[in-house]
Amino acid sequence: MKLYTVPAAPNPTKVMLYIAEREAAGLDMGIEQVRVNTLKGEQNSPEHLRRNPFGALPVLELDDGRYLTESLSIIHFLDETFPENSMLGIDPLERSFARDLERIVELRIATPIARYVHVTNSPFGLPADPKAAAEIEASLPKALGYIEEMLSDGRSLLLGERVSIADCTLQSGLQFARFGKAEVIGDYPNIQAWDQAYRARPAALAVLKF
Ligand SMILES: N[C@@H](CCC(=O)N[C@@H](CS)C(=O)NCC(=O)O)C(=O)O
Repeated sequence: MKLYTVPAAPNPTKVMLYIAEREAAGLDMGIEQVRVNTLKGEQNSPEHLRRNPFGALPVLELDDGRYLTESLSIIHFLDETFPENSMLGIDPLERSFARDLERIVELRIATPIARYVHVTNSPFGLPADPKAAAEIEASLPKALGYIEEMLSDGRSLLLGERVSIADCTLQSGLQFARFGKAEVIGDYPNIQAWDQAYRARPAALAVLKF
């Protein structure tokens, strides 16, 4: 299999962290990672559009030549293909809570952060949008406060002591904030502590660039 990806971008990073966490736990999924340079616009090249007509990353090329084009579908596919020590968990409740928190983090934190960076300091040179930035600044505290409270019981990772896809997604969003010089967790000491601890993990050290 091949993962078409790019460093620092949130959705590709989410999948790269998932793969690196599974590798750090001893699993070799046999995935070759191929970089597509989004700063050069390679995601819109005819070659990449044949993989994903929406011109986005990540893309997983399966051994039969087909492509998966959504980060979460890629993670679910890999987790189901390699179920031993599954990161999602073994029973339906565990798996559902992992998915639930991942969606909260993605939809209420990581995606808004990505949008925030693009309207304040876009790596693609998109125009600034102060109104959109202000709306995101107003909406983020509710979700960050929820995570801050969740971490107040001293747990080391979002769902306890075992790494989950929610950790991968939150870190991919926070890395993009650092890349875009957006300060988002300054008022949240528990998230800051989680951030420091997560970034010291072997998987994070192998994947994160910022
Ligand atoms: N829902 C998709 C979103 C993919 C996506 O938006 N990827 C971004 C990087 S985080 C991208 O490729 N952007 C390049 C572009 O839109 O031109 C997923 O989760 O995989």
